[in-house]
Amino acid sequence: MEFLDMDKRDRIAVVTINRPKVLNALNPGVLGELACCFEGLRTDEEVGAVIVTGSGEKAFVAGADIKVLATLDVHGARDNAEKGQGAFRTIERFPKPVIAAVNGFALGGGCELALACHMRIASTKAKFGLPEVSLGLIPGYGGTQRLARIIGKGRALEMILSGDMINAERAYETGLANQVVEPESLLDTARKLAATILGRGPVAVRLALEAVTHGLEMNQEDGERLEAALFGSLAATEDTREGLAAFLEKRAPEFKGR
Ligand code: CO8
Repeated sequence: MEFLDMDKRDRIAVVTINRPKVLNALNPGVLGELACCFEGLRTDEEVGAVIVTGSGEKAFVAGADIKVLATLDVHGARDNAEKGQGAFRTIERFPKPVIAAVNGFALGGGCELALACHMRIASTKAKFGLPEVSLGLIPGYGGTQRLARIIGKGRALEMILSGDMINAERAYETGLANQVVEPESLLDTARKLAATILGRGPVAVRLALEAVTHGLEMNQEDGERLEAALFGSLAATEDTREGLAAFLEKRAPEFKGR
């Protein structure tokens, strides 16, 4: 891969977007590699969780590559938006937890990438924003849809229509960031969260992720129907029997992932 670095350890893959000279801006190559990389990680049995971050001191991802955007005509712009949306949908629907470790600017497409991840840990240096309107654009990689679902319509519209950035503390207050930590402990904090999740029942984690992610795309009644179906299917798993037996026998469970 030309634009991404990957480090796999302790069942956690850390995917780093690596174009620091342009603050990790997303060109079509990065988007293609992200989609490819997540397709590979989906079936990688050695990986149970993914962390996405940006290289360098300054940025997570400062947006779509503005040099590329400046060359696009109507069809090109639409294709580019669909390509980014497709890559980010792959991340949102990924069957293993994906945590964004936001180490700096998460702007435009970079903020949209963080929104597509399941959880966001921000460093105190992080800045989030959807500045597209100041470029005469609108968010095009899912931001108009995901931000309101995560922080509510009024707050989302304030960010999208003003184009203003918010700092990490404000991101935490709005629910955009799950936690805010010092820059030096960002990756460790994301790893710890991933490790906690990896210690839980693997099938239960996968189905809980599916219930929340797919449930949000449905009305509540259909979402509850999905929840009941997934809950029911767990009753047939060894892990559920083991988890319940371990509690009753006052011992730690030994999950097998089946
Ligand atoms: N694209 C391309 N290059 C970028 C980008 C970007 N998004 N962001 C920064 N760079 C480059 C700069 O041009 C600069 O390059 P050079 O050294 O060659 O001049 C280098 O990165 C370093 O940046 P700065 O010197 O500007 O660093 P500062 O610390 O002064 O400022 C900022 C940092 C505030 C982050 C500033 O770089 C900035 O405002 N960047 C642009 C942020 C932005 O507007 N992002 C949104 C882009 S639009 C978008 O993401 C739309 C997504 C949906 C697309 C849908 C498809 C059509």
